[in-house]
Amino acid sequence: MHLIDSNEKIYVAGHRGMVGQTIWQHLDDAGYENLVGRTSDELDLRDPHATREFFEEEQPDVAVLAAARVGGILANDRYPADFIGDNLAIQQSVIEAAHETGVDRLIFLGSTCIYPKHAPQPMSEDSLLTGPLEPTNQWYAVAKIAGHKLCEAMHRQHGDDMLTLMPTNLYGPGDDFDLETSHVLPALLRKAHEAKSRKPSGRNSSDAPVTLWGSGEPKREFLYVDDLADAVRFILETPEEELRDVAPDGMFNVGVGEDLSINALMALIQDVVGHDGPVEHDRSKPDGTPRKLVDTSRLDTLGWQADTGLREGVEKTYEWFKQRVTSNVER
Ligand code: GFB
Repeated sequence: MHLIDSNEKIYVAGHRGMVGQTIWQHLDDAGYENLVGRTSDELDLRDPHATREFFEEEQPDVAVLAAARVGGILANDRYPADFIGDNLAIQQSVIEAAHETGVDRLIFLGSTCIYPKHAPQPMSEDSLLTGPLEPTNQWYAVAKIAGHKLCEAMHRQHGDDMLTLMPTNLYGPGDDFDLETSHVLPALLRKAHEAKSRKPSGRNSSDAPVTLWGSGEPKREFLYVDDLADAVRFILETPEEELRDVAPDGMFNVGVGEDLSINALMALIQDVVGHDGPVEHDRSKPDGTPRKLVDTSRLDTLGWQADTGLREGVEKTYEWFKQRVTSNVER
């Protein structure tokens, strides 16, 4: 059994990314005072020797592995070698170093794209490895499956307390808004915002069009990043026996329990941004997996649920984006 106390040293790997920085802030706000992190310039987690040295020097009690190469559907498709190679290397060195230096608990973050493309919905943890993956993100998915399996194997062979959280599509302040590499939600927020500010001349004209990729028919489930950070805190504060009772493989889906089509997301974003122009489709871009709603029964049983509604989360993310755009312009 392991229950965390507020003085324990927690290493947040990837604390400069959207997920890592939100986890850091959330743990800090919850009273965890002994947090450590390294930027990628300070420590290349793909390097097993440097990673091992860092663990030996800092001796963290807990590690949260939020460092990863991530991106939207196009980035996954364009850079397959980076997505599989970097993620396998990061996971291997961090999980191995945590094992070798006796970390009490490690939380590995995966993604729900690990499940088969046509898994029954909602997708339970038991559907892992029951069918072929979605081709656009198979490289990333194979790495994340391997990361989870390494944690499971470390538990099985050595008794290590290593757990995996599989969050559905994440979004929030700090997200990547680069249209080439981002996920759909920040991309559509930015496109709607920019289309609004390019309003064609003419008194009664509507805003400039927004182009979304693919058919807009695939459905996605969106989790506000603060909710994921809270799930991480919740897991850290729950004794291992309770967790293994509901998840013998140590894996937990994290989601909100409902999804919507990309077209419906577009309509919500237009409403939040105040964009009233037409929506066009670039059908040369891929749709990806048709649907990936996750079954959250395991966390439900333990008593954790996400509490940020999609509209509220989109509004907060848009506020952050506008402030960032303004401060970039002023600089
Ligand atoms: O969020 P997204 O890039 O990734 O795309 P996935 C979700 C859906 O939104 C796809 C459509 O059907 C896209 O075609 N879409 C529409 C857009 N307009 C846009 C746009 O302007 N930008 C983007 N990016 N999409 C990723 C995986 O899958 O999800 C990763 O590739 C990871 O490995 C991540 O699992 C959570 O949901 O399809």
